[in-house]
Amino acid sequence: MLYAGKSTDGLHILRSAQYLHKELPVRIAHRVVAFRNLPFIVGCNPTIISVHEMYIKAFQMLTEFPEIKNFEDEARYCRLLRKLLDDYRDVVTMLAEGFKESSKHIEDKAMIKTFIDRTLTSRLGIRMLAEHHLAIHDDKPGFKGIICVNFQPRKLIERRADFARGLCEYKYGKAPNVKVNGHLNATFPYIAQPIDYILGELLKNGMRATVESHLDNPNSLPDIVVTIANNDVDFIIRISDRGGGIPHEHSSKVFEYHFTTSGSVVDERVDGGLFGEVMNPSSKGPAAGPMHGFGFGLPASKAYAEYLGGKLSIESMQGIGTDVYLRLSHIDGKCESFRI
Ligand code: ADP
Ligand code: K
Ligand code: MG
Repeated sequence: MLYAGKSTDGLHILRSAQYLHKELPVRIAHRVVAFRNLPFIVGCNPTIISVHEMYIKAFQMLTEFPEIKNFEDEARYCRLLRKLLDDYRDVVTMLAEGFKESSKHIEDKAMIKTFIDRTLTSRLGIRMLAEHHLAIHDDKPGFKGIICVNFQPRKLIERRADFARGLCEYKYGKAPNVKVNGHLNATFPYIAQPIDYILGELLKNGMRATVESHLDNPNSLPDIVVTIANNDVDFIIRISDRGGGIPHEHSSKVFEYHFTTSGSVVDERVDGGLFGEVMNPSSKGPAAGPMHGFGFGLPASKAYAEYLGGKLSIESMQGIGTDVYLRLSHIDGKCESFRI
């Protein structure tokens, strides 16, 4: 994607569309097969049925689209891609809801985890390919499609931190500050979207833990410290909080889908009262996405990191706080990278 040559006659755009025209139905067909192979009791859940049907519909729309021969066809294809990207925005929430109750009846938890991991990462890949194609039209300076040529982790971290603080303040009335240190000037080509998602989830978790472990002194919340380390092979982002850590009895469960301690805190200051909670805990935050509660943040982030050839790991210091390490390899072609 980074080196795909750009031709002045725009033929690279046509070739890219022709590639997607072949590739996307194959990927979606694999997902449809996986939905069909789900255990009966899960496959019968109305929300799962809806998502299954959405995949079949997408498959039909993409396969019925005639061969792309000229720029007119290509423009119509782009409209279809844009529509699909919009219409399928809520699939993750729907999967989370659909599996929540239905998968309780399934003994084979690993099978459900594999299904959700693959569905989420396949979706990420499809969306990146589609967005990349739409973006090569724009020819934005500093970008090759969705690849930001001069990606600066610091800037993304700061933007995500502001956003997460907004959500946290909305929920609790208070939010810890975020300090960034390490290789502040690190700049390299990368795709921002998946890191953006992962950072958002990790920062929300750290903020929640910080606030909920400092209910007695909400005015002196310890900072969340984010450290960037960059080298020739990879880059690492560490998010450290002083939110009390993950209790031993939870440490093996936090990467399970649907495992959450949200709603289990009995202290009434968490869901109303002292911190001036202004919203129903189950309703959405100001801009997008709830602060927590689906139990999808950590497992989805780990699946995305691994899909990108990286790693997500946690070191918790019970009684003090938690360090989360996100490690990703560079895509500048010097070392082995990932395939979308
Ligand atoms: P959710 O945030 O919806 O609960 P996650 O998968 O993001 O789901 O996290 C699962 C659980 O792991 C949380 O409910 C919380 O109990 C625990 N956890 C995650 N991050 C931290 C952290 N930084 N400090 C303490 N506990 C954490
Ligand atoms: K979880
Ligand atoms: Mg979370």
